[in-house]
Amino acid sequence: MASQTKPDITLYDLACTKGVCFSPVVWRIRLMLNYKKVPYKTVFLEFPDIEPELKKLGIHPHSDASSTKPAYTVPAIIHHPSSTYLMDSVHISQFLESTYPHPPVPLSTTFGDGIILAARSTGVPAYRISLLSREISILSPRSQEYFRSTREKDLGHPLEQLLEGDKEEKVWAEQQEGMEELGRSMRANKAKGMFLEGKEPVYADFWIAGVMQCARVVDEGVWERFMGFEGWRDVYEACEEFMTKKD
Ligand SMILES: N[C@@H](CCC(=O)N[C@@H](CS)C(=O)NCC(=O)O)C(=O)O
Repeated sequence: MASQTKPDITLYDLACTKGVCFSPVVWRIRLMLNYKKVPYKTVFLEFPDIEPELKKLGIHPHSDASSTKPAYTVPAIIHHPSSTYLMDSVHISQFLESTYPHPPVPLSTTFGDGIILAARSTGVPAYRISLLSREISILSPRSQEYFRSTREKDLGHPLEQLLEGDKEEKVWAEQQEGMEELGRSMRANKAKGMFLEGKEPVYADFWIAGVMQCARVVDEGVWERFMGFEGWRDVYEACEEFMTKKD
């Protein structure tokens, strides 16, 4: 009988009806695992099951949980060889980098951190408008109910209002110039390679690619908007080979 390699890691991910990873935050971690070729298996959790399942593992809640910030989130991991249980992409990325240093994924670089910061104000606002109300269509009925009630409480209005009238076109038009400029700045090291810092990826590449991959799974049209910008497209294409394991 062929011997089976036991995965080092169990990755807790967010379930959707497409059976693949779509959370941009989980994608950052998945990209690290795929890039570093760490053997892992995925457990997909429905939104309402995240808290009870992670609690059962003995994971501590986020210390900054509030009425709008969930106490338990994915990604979470179990690292079986060391019996380590972790939640939060920041802690998980640090753990992965120290446990699997080769190939390295620099978690913080001046340039990469600047790109993430800029993307939070240019790109992410349009992304939220386009995706928040569409995400519900790839959730199971139970998760839909959870998602609608938590997100609408947060927004203060029905999800559908996000896309009313010309709101979506307007936000994309407002972001157009900034997206182009940010995209161009992502290519500062293009003489050295396709990634932000050139030849090898840094965490910020996975951050950008994760955001775009989420758009691709939720709504290809939104992903195509991103792909229309130089820089965003290059980073995505450079990371694509590390996105083949999606579940
Ligand atoms: N700070 C967390 C945020 C992760 C996060 O927001 N995850 C979402 C899925 S994309 C989640 O699990 N939400 C649970 C909920 O809304 O109850 C991290 O970086 O890992």
